[in-house]
Amino acid sequence: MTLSTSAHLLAQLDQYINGVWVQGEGGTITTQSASDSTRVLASGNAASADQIDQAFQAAEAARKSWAATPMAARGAILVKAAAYLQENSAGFGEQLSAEEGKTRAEGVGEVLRAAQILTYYAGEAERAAGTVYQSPRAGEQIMVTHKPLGVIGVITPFNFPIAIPAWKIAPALVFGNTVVFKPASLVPLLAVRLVEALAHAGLPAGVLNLVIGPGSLGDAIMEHEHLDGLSFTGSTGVGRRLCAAGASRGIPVQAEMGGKNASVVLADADLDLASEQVLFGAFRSTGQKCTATSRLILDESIADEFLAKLSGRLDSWVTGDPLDPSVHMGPLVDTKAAVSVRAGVDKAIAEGATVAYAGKAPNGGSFMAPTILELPAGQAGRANTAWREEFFAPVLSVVRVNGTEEAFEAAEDSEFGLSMALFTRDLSVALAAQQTLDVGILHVNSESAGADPHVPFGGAKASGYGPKEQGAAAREFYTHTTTVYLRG
Ligand code: UN1
Repeated sequence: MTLSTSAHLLAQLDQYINGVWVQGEGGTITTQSASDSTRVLASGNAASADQIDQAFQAAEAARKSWAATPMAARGAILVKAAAYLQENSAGFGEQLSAEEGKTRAEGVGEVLRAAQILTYYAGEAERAAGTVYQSPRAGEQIMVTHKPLGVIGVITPFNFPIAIPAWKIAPALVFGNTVVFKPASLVPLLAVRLVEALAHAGLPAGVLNLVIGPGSLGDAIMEHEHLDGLSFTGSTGVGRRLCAAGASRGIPVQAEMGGKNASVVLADADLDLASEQVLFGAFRSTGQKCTATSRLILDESIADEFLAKLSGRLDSWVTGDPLDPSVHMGPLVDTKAAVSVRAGVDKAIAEGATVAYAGKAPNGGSFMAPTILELPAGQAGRANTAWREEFFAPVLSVVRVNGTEEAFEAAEDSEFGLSMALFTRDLSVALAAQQTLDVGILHVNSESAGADPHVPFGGAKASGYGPKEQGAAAREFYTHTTTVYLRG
């Protein structure tokens, strides 16, 4: 695998504390190519406990002056950082692709998406900053105003190494908070790039601090006395533990967690459109999105025709080197992930699943072919591992149902409730889904994945906890309100 000359790789992984890049004082850390674990992309040392403390001290010291900086000036820094990411999107996108495994186009797209998110939040300076209410008393108005929370901890997953950090850090900063940021240890390269972009744009020392290292750093962040709020995306287990820790300290925690998202294709659906969108939802980014489609609910009357169309599309879907422009799907993030998913698929088959489609992929390592499993109808299928557990992989589990009611009932049969895609031409069915189904995001006639920066993002049930992310919802999380009874 070769990187174009535009991809100037980092050799050294450093920490960014109080406006300075410093070597970590903890154990050795490395980051490898997703396709080839013997290919080290960068190495360095993890942040030590002492460095976590230094990061918090810096964030605490910078808090007041950053909060006092006009929002327009804070936003201007985000705009400059966005321009830096845009200028470097080709090289940074390739690094992302090499490290995480999504295709080059997806990697470049994600860097541009991060730039778009920064630009969106820069615009907060021009949006409403609070609300004014009528008072029941003469000569009085009631204002609800927003103030920064303080020092925010940001803990992010491997699968969107720059977009998810951007959609937490940009609102945290623009609303006047300072940040201690810990990216997933598997994919630190683009976290470094995002911090580099913001530092290059003139962010004052201490406002954003980067600490790289193992998951245990997350606990050190959660326990730090200067932490005023935490935004986390990752597994439900870790998320719930952090939420409990936050509750016991009385600080807000926002947790975006797992998904087991259904696509429902009803008898009246446009099957060409639905099969294209299910293909994208299930297999883009190697299925490594919390919004990916992993359950497929098909009306029996169209099931065979739909599966034939989807399989036909998959026949020309190429899995391989993510930097090769002819490839549609790269590897999983590492070999460990692939071993665990293969074990999950074997378990599902032992429990009664049959393989409805097995694609091609390079042998072994972190590569995994697109796979469709068909589960037995009724409760037996719904008890299957492939129905219940989040694989985070290009594995789609199908059940057949009769009619809308059964389809909705199957869709609801999950502990998760992040996203769902519904394919129908019947608007009344779409409205019924919106009114009855317990999901945070509902797509009608489009794939289950995707998130625009100006609208709320987050899930129900085991998928989310705390205020939603993005759009106006972000302000609710990154600020606290003061209600002012104002009499002249
Ligand atoms: C998307 O669907 O484009 O971890 C974004 C995740 C989600 C983000 C999904 N928090 O996959």
